[in-house]
Amino acid sequence: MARRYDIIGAPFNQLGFFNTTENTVEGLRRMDERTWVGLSDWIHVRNSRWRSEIRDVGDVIPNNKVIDFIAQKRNEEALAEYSNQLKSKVLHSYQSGRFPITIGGDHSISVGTLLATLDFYQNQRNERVAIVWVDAHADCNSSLESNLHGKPLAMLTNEYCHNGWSVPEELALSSEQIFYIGVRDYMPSEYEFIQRGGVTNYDMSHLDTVGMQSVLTELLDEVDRRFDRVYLSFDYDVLDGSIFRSCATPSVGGISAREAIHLVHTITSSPKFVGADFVEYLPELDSTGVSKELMVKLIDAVWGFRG
Ligand SMILES: [Mn+2]
Repeated sequence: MARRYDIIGAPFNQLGFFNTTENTVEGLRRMDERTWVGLSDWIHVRNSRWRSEIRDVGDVIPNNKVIDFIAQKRNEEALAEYSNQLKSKVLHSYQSGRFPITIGGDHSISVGTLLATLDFYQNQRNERVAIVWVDAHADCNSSLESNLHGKPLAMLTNEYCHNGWSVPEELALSSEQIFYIGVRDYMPSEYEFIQRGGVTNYDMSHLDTVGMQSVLTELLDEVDRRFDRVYLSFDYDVLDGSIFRSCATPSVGGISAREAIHLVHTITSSPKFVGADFVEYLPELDSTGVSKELMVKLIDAVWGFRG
């Protein structure tokens, strides 16, 4: 049976390095004078011309509690509340037998998407879930320094334990479940966690040496051997920041547009694939629209197309 996909908007950009109340998902949906397509038009093309089954189920807008917590700088509580909101929506998608594709938002939204994934597969079904984390950064900073969008993996592995934050044991992630691709900037505590935890880390220098295809082949072999399911979290900043700068933290020397399309297509083609999120793209920093066109192509690659 053909896969049925849900697009879920998570326009929550309050815990990053560049905060905005603009609806960043709406910016991706809309066609405008700079771009030849928006995500909404493209979904229409895929559904009508190619009989794909993709529906946009709308946005998870931060509720008043989240907004109050943010105003009081109680960021962990704000994230806990927003993650609960987003988790319900993603869980609903899994329960309906659909594949949730969530569009951020900064990378803190992955706490919500992954809690849903770990609850549905790991907790309720006792299955092993691999997480492919595609990012310029390791996002497992366990210190109090800097912003929560750089800490989702520390928060989900219970390495980050400040201001009352913790994840129930049955929903927590362990270091062996994490597969990094494209990382090049670390905090010292992150480097230490990767070494200590035996995290699989296909960083940029590894990609330089063996190439993207061989990394993907090895990763999917590992997934086949050790896991029942695979989830993809794609941070826009993994792309080469000398070209793709529409995010808070562009980093020069990342992966190319072609490598990114191939990566997304390959990982999501796995029969073990369950869902994905795409985060950190900021339409308001995209003066040419080039990044929007690439984002639409990356999401299109999940549906099996490779333009
Ligand atoms: Mn990230």
